[in-house]
Amino acid sequence: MTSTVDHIATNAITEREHYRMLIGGRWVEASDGARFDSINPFDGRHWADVPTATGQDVDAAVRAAREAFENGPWAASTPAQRSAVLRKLGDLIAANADELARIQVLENGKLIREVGGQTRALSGHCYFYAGVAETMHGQTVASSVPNMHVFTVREPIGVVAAITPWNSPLALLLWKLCPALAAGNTVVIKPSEVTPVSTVKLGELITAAGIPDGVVNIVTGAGPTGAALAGHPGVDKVAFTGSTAVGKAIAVTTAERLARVSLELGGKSPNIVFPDADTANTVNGVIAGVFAATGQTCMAGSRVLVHQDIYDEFAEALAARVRTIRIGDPLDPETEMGTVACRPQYEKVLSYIEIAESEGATLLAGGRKPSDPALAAGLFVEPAVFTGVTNDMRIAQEEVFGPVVVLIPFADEDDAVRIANDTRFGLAAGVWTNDIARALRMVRRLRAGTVWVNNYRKTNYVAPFGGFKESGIGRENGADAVNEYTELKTVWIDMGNKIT
Ligand code: TXE
Repeated sequence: MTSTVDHIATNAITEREHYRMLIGGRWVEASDGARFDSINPFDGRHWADVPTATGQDVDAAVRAAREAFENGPWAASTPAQRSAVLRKLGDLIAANADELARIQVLENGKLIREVGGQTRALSGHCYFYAGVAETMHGQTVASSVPNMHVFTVREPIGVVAAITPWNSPLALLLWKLCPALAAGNTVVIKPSEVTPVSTVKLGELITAAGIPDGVVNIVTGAGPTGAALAGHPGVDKVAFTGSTAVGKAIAVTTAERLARVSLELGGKSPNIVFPDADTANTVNGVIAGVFAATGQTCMAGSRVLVHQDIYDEFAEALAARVRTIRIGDPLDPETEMGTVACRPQYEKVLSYIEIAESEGATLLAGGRKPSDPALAAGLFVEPAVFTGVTNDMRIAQEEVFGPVVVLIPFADEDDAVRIANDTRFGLAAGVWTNDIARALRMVRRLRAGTVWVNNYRKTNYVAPFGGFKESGIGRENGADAVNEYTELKTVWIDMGNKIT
């Protein structure tokens, strides 16, 4: 396997590692030689660096992807061949999952016990879309036009740009890469500037899996690199996960040339607790739903709506458990919450805690920097629980993307639905109740792409995921996601052999 590392450090924590990016099957520097650092949010070390792709590099990557799409082995590949390389990629991810997980922790401070399992599961994603590659099909159309045989075929769109965030860098990339490759597209990946190394390491596995040169390219850089890629006329589709603001900017850019787009954006998801739910179970579910990944997940259940009859009791039970959450080194399997991923995000979280307090919300637990001197270098915030919140406050309407939960009381089902849907987002929702009829009524009325009943934050490659309203466009995961990477072509064949 070609290594991207110039110098493999004997101790990754003390010596800096240098990586390159992948264009047309070659590991290259930026055209102007510029680089930027990956910073470990636990200890502040600048542990690795990668190239800052210029517009020229983005252009080279798109051209390589175009060439691979139109000529070469990928253009002529059969579904069975694409399936085989996806299976091989799955095997390689399984064999290297521990290392891929460790790198993600160094980049974003997520818990190894969380990222480890998530990364091992990614091979299943590859195997699933390997199967989808061989089962895609069009339809024979029951045409009433005389003498005509009409059918549809699904064809790849062309060059796909995959622009990804830092919270689950590899999972959210594979949600795009696997269906894109299964359908026969070529891809240019732009990982987040916070987490570029894990994607570059995945690039090594992609080349080792036998995916031909130019089919998958990786350009590393920040927002301007992403903007250059999304705006490149050679890109036929942009698949994006990130902020709603950038998602809207990409929607505008791609609309100018009517390029295809799928967007997985922010959320302010309601997690609704009815009085008949088991309190201990619900407290655990609510905590896992909002504080996993230090609250940095698009689907975080960050608005907890609690029935007024149990509001005080539930708030106390939640706060009591939250105060015991063990904050620390994300590589320690005993740790229950790691750091915020990067300094700008850390500042954003702290500013929202100030905003909530200035709006009159009550901080019931956490919300401060931990006093333990051993954690002083890390971007830590104690998990925060706010009560006394109304749904019109900024802390209830805007995505914090950090360990902050607000508790809002409701009177009855109608009130819960009204508050839950009173948001510009619509990514997910949770309902906690033992009344099955109530659960089904709530499922129907909640305006969200996913609703969990008596659980929260479950995802799997078989289950479509995406948002209503400003949480996005399109769905990822599930067999149908491959259709988001295809054009539908209709074919009319005249069986009469005579033009009249
Ligand atoms: O996101 P950005 P950031 C939300 C969350 C967070 C906020 C900011 O609320 O606090 O976004 O995080 C690339 N054209 N989510 O700044 O900027 C960028 O380089 C094209 C929710 O990290 O949206 C990165 O690769 N690309 C979310 C990717 O877009 C651009 C996950 C995402 O970065 C670009 C992450 C541009 N103009 C943050 N500007 C989720 N839905 O899970 C930046 N990028």
